[in-house]
Amino acid sequence: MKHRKMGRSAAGFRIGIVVAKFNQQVTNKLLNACVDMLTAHGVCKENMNVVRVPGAFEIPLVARAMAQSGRFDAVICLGAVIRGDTPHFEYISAEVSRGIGQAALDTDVPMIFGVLTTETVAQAVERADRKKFNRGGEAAKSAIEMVTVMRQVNRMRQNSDAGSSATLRPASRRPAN
Ligand code: INI
Repeated sequence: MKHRKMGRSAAGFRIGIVVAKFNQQVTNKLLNACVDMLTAHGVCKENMNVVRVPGAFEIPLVARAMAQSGRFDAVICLGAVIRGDTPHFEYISAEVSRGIGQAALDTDVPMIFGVLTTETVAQAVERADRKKFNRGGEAAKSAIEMVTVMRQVNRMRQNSDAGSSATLRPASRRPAN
């Protein structure tokens, strides 16, 4: 794949990637597009850590553990849950989306939902096609955006903490009324 120049906006970002092996003809394509997009934005290979899990159901636990390690600015979750004929679909897709969202709230580390949920294999293959709208590449862009957003929000948080402690002077130093 040829890279268009996208600058180095994400240089130094540390990104964890959890990818399901189930439906790996699809998830490998999501992963490749994701890694390419991160690279195009300046994330170096040493700052990307890929962990493979059996299926989408296992993603949230590992994503949360990676976030808790303190070693990642964001964790990207990649998988493909395909309805086919199985009622499994409902349970797995509901659980993986709930679990990933919960992991973000538990850890304050952005989690990116790059899990395809489709009716058919053909739909999943199409959404993992690099020449079209590839959800792996989109997940990478969302991760970069969320790292930037969370850095801004954390700075705002620190500034407001500093501001409130400045106004809380000890009673002895408060001007007399
Ligand atoms: N896992 C997937 O990632 N995608 C699927 O479509 C899927 N289906 O259809 O069953 C699937 N099942 C495996 C599941 O994620 C767990 O790995 C398994 O149940 C073991 O806990």
